Amino acid sequence: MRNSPLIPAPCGVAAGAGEVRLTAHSRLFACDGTEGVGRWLGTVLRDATGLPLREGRELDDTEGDGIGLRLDPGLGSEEYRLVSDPSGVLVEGGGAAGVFWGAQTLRQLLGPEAYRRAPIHRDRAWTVPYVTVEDAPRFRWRGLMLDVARHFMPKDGVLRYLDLMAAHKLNVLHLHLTDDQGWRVEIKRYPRLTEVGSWRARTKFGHRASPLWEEKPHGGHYTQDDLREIVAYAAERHITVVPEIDVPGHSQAAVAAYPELGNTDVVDTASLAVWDTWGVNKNVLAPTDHTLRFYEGVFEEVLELFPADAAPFSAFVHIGGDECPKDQWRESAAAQARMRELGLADEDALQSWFVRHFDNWLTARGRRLIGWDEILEGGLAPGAAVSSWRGYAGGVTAARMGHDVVMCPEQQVYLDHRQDDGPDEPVPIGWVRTLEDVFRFEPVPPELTHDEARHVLGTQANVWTEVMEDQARVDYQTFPRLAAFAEVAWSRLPAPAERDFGDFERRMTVHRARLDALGVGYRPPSGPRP
Ligand code: TNX
Repeated sequence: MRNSPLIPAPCGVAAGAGEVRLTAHSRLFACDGTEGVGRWLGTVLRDATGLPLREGRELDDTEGDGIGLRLDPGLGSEEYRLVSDPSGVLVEGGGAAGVFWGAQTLRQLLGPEAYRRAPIHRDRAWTVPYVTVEDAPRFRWRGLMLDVARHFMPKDGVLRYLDLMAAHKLNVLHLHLTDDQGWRVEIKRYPRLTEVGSWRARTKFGHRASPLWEEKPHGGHYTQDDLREIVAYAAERHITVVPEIDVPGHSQAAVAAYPELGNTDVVDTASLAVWDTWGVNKNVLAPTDHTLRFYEGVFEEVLELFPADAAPFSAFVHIGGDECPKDQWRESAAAQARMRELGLADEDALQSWFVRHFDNWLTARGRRLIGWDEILEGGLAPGAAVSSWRGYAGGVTAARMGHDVVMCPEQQVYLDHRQDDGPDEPVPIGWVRTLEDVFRFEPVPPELTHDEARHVLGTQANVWTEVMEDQARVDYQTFPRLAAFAEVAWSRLPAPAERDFGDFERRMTVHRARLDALGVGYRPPSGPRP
């Protein structure tokens, strides 16, 4: 165990004396309901070890050197028990998800080399120490948001991220698919969204300390087949992909593709291009019936790509709703006339009208709306959930109103913020959020009562990519802090001040070796990579 400390820390570990040794004769047997986990585990372990790990025919086929997977209806769906003893390794879970998280623990117990894609030493012994691990997650929603709009991440990068999430027992990938700077999802009935909206002529690449700071075109999008593949790949890993289509702000790429979506009486939308700088943009959607029908068409295709039954949180569709400047609505005679027609008192009510429209529309189709905490500003429909990003306040208000909440306060878990204040740190934005800061993040604020806190579905780390032009940059910002975040989301940690960061750091030295084996370009403790 000393050589394979677990991250995130499990609820209970009892170590024994001895070890199970995997050999060329070892078999892997997956009982009914765990076949998918068996296929996944067999593939990664065969790749890493070079052992054949033939499929067993029954559970006790393992003869003390094998691996068994089995459901135990007495456990919660994500709960698992892993026992390594003289009869072999047995991983049991309440559902296939629990078995899958247990299989992740098994991989950690085998050592960092178990994360490699190919074996390095012919004669390496593969052992699992005798141990009993009993474990279950603290939160149901353990999320990561990836902004693929500011900088596009090609499909293979997203699949790789899903594997990295699974290795950390995270289970929701929130994909920020649209923004002012790019539209990333193919919508068949509106081809210009990607033909025009997925490319911008210029973009700032590189970072302050780099000589690569330059301007070049940037773009890309996922085809519908790409997204189906991403959703299926995630589901095999017990991860839900929640798509975000941001309305009514953060929409310049859509307006550039279809100018009539914009406020045409106050801005020359015909000459608008996909935005090529960062910040909050005033080119928001016009409050017309045409806009509503257009986006209903978008959401119809999105619902097909992200079916409600793919994974546990698949009913959710994120509609953004953040940072919508009201300037154009104030200036536009058409928008003002629309507000009078709808009997809306002010522009905040108009924003809320957009949100409520899509809330009703999604609810009528058996889906649930989730949006950034600005959606609270004009009143919220009953089933809606909130991503609390401007601190805890939005989440607290929402929970008190009986809405479900995902806590992702920017002060704590925005991984675009730098990890150190050294002059060479690549990202010149945000506050300093060290590994220890993230480790001491507490998703449930003390002001919530026990009953209110039940509305906290969980927590999410957000990776905004304005200044992350490629996978290496995203890796650097995400890791190792995602490991600390995973511990916050999964483990039952004491209050922030009482958490043992020294212990976490010691476990991190081994975890970094796992990340090395996975080829993750994390920020080294000594500072930025050259
Ligand atoms: C705020 S969080 C935003 C993003 C930016 C981010 C940068 C949120 C809903 N909006 O558009 O990328 O800050 O940290």
